Amino acid sequence: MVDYSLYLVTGRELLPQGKDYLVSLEESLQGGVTIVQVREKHIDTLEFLEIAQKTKLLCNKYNVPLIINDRIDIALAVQADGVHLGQTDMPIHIARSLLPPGTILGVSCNTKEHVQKAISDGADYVGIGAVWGTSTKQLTSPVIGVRGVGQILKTLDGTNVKAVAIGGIKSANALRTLHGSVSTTGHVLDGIAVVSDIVASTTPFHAAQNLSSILGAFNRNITLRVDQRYDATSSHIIDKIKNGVCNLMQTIKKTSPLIHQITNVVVTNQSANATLALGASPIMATAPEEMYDLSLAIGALLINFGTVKDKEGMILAGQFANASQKPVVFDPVGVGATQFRKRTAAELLNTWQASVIKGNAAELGALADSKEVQAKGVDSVGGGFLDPAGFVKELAKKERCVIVLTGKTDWISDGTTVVKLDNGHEILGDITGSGCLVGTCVAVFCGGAWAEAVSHEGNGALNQDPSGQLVKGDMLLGAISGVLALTIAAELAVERSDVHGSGTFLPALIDELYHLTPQEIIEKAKIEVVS
Ligand code: 3NM
Ligand code: MG
Repeated sequence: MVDYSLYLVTGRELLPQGKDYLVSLEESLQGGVTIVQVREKHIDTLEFLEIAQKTKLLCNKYNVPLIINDRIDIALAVQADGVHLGQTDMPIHIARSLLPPGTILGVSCNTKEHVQKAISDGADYVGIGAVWGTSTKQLTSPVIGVRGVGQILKTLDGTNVKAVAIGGIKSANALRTLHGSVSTTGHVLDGIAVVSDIVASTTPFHAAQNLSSILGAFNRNITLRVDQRYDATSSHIIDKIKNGVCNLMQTIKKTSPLIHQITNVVVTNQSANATLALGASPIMATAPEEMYDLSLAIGALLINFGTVKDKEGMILAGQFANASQKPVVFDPVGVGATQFRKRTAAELLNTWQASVIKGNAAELGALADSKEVQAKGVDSVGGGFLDPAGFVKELAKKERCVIVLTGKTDWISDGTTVVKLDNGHEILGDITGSGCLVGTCVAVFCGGAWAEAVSHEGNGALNQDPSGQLVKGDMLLGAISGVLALTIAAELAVERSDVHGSGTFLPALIDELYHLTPQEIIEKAKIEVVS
């Protein structure tokens, strides 16, 4: 069995000044590289041969397979374990006939068709790229993105062909690469292939070790779930959820987590006030320059692109939030309305890992490329989905996060459990930004869930142990709580004698969020665990 997990591709031209090729290689092997490809594009055969021979000796020492890029003669000469071929190199079946039985053969693939061909030609593995932008190699086709890699991986279902992603992978995006590169069928990568993050490092040992620990922490088996707390068959499941919501309410009041919201101009003020009403602290910052500092201070990040501006800030904020394991709540407002929004949503989701994605039927339908529900403006038309429970569950698996589908009934899933919530009031549809308020409330409660998780870890644990999880805290509970808080507050607000219409409803809604008690949640919540 070949271990493709940390696949080093050499690149001598990227070595830091004064760093010897073999010294760097040995350090990276000690750091956890599991397979090495010698890639040389511009040298004479004799020099290539010498490098390959020396590399082979080191690989043998660490019991790591050696792959040669392109050159079958060199591979034969040094008795390499395999050969890696590009789309314009020797065809696989011919290479196979020239090489000893059992030689590993890999192919660079950029499309589904490439992968199909690699399978039928008998490749052992494919290198799919470029997943991110890279300056190590002149790319001849567009960057694929993690979601694109995920789609391509589906082609490998039912085969024994392994897959690594390549192109711009580094420790800052490795976890997102692994989590994001997943097909709807749950096919994940077998490894990541890296040049510059290791080779250009002055400490390749640490670079490889970092990547190796991220790989070790990657949970191949879907979503952010860690336990079976929400087992639908458990008799006390609803009580458990209600208790969880109440605890989160108290944690928020006690710790007042900072909720960073990059949101649209229509709702900024009311979202900030709703945040305060629940006992958290809002900050509505948008400048890219402050995103790193904020990521250290916040309990959660909300990204709402109702008026798509500040894209650069959205990208950086999400990346930094991922790096510090803070919840990222994404509200892709009106994503189906324009191609620009669709492209922007794809770009954002290619760059960071959302913890929760919240949208109405039109928005989530557009994100999922569903034909069932179409968008008109920012509101959905034509009702919802025939099978909303199945829809949210599948999308949660695909995006590897919690999905909140809002509507008359709200559906929430983490890819395993589906929860149905039936609170709310139709008057919410008569004020602007009620959906955005749901996003804000979800972010507040996810911030509470983060604070709760961290308080259980003790001081400093967060910094010492990057466990590799993309977020700390129970995001399913955070999402459920946020929806319940807003929809129950809405029910309480309309009952008030001083509410006469949508104008008086909005301040009453903020009041009810402000006064909301755990008791009211327990009495009013209409929760059903569907699966
Ligand atoms: N092949 P780095 S991208 C060798 O897309 C190679 O097939 C690619 O280098 C492909 O890790 C690439 O420094 C370079 O970005 C990857
Ligand atoms: Mg080649």
